[in-house]
Amino acid sequence: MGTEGGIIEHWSIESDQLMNTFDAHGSSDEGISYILELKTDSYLLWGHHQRTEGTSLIATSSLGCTDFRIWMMTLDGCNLTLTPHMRVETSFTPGSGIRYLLESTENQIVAVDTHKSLKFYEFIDKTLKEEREKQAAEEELLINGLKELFVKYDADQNGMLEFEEFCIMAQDFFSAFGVDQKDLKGLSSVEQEQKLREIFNVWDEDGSNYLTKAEMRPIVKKMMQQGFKFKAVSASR
Ligand SMILES: [Ca+2]
Repeated sequence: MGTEGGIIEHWSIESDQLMNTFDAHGSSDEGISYILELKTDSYLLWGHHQRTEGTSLIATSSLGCTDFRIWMMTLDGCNLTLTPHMRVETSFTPGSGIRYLLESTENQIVAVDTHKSLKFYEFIDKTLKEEREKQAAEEELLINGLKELFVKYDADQNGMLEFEEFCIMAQDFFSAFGVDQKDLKGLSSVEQEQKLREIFNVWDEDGSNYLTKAEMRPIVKKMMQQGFKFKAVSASR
């Protein structure tokens, strides 16, 4: 394969014959600067095509163009075809060109222009990205909720909620523990404590007699599901 004036040429070494030409970067008179065979298996780059024996993705750039192109290359015996697959217009200054391309990760191509600046082009699944952002936002709320509860109820500030501390918290959040306050009304204080002890033991998974932050996580989750709003607190414990 050779390049000249933006043309990709397919030569047969055996017969020293020009088999085919592809006008890869037709608008460029600077020639092709880089040809890169992509190793990626990512569907974001392959689209609905599949990597099969004899097919590969080839990225090309030209010193005269600020875009790079991805081609589907199939080689069947001596018969090579290049089909346009994707064209990525970069934000390099018009008038510059692309000198190198690099496949940095499965979904990322780095382009280097003639002024030696780097740009990273990431192929992203938007739905997946939004899902991850949503999860990150939920995690942040959860951490804030945990902080808020520990600031408020961890009276001795040892980073764990002992049973006594838990009882005070539980009274503020009965519904999160599946307890109807009315059910407790008829009970004696000993029976009430018994009831709270039962709930506490469910969450105190290792029986340490205190709840760690990890043990409190599902409780906070439950509270959030029930609509309890936590606000960000500045304490960094
Ligand atoms: Ca404590």
